Amino acid sequence: TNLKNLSAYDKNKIESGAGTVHGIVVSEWNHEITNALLEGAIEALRDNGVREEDIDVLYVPGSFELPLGALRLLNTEKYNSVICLGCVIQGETRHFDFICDAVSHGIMDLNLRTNTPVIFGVLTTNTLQQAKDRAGGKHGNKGVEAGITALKMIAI
Ligand code: DLZ
Repeated sequence: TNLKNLSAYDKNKIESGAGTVHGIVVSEWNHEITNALLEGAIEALRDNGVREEDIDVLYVPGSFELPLGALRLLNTEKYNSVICLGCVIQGETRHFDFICDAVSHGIMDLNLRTNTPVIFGVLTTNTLQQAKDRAGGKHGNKGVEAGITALKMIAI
């Protein structure tokens, strides 16, 4: 993503989200970043026809809890997609690797098991600055990309 804003998209090429219902699970860890991702995801959905009342937000303590939060929403059978938003920043220990592995596998498992798009909107960065650059900074907002991915997967 070096020096590219990958969050720019051509609205004409995105299926309308009118009539679709979305759950968004948000990690409270690094909340400054995850709230910016949330704003981006909601903006992308609203921009493409999703009604405000058709978007539900569920907060979980950390990224590790995203798959269980998503499963709770999926069990209601109310949602066309569930978007998971988190931000894991590399620390001094291997904790980062365990969380990233667990959350990515957990989310993939939910996709395949529930046959519903569950979107991986989790930043996994070395520094806080890299996260800021991808949450409304020079590399765009990965929350927007997560919202667009949800609409594309629903269309598929
Ligand atoms: C414990 C922890 C640490 C050190 N770092 C992060 C992080 O950078 N991003 C994140 O989303 N969560 C972090 N957590 C919390 C874990 O995801 C989880 O909430 C706890 O290990 C409890 O299960």
